[in-house]
Amino acid sequence: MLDLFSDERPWQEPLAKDALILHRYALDRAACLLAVVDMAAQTRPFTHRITAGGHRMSVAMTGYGAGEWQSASLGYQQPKGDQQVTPLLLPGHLANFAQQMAAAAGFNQFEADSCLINRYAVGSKMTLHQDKNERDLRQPIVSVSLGLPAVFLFGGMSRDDLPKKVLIEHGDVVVWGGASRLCFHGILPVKAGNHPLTGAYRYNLTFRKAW
Ligand code: MD3
Ligand code: FE
Repeated sequence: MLDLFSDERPWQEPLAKDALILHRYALDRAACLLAVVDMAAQTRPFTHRITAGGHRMSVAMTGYGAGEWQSASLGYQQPKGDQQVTPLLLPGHLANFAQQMAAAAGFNQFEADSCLINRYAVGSKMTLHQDKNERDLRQPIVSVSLGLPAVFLFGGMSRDDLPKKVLIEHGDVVVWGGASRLCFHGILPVKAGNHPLTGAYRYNLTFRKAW
């Protein structure tokens, strides 16, 4: 595909204290990361989890590592009859990649043991929430977005803080730690589109140290 922006260099954008967007930092690995998504889904098929409130999520999930954490995370439950999560270790090259991204954002020695993979179809969204199920909240989270763009909501420490809206595109990496680690965040409904690598989907990979 002819890409008129192919000479665009990756760039950094501070979002808040200890939160940074690394625009396009994962662009050169996008195809590899999408293969990694497919491999996870072969062992752990994408499922729509049920929230603590009993709602089926519009986002479908799979992932690597810490399966017990994945199924218990964020108060989600697996759909009935699908309680067991097949063991699937986070590959070392992915942990290395996450460590490089964290270091680029100023967080040294990040050792991810888990990668949650979210799949958004058109209209899928994630309402404002905090990520606080990881054991050590001093560790950052590295988030990689692929495919269709989305508007990310980045709020404060209270659900009532008016969130900032940020467009997140294919190949963008966001790193959150320190003072931003418990900020409320979410994703607005994904708009229709056709991405050359992912078609009508957006994928988000979050690398975490869950244990
Ligand atoms: C801000 N996923 O899986 S990751 C999630 O695009 C989740 O699927 C979003 O929120 C997605 O929990 C975006 C961005 C993210 C992750 C952790 C954070 C934002 C954060 C921790 C603190 C503040
Ligand atoms: Fe989250």
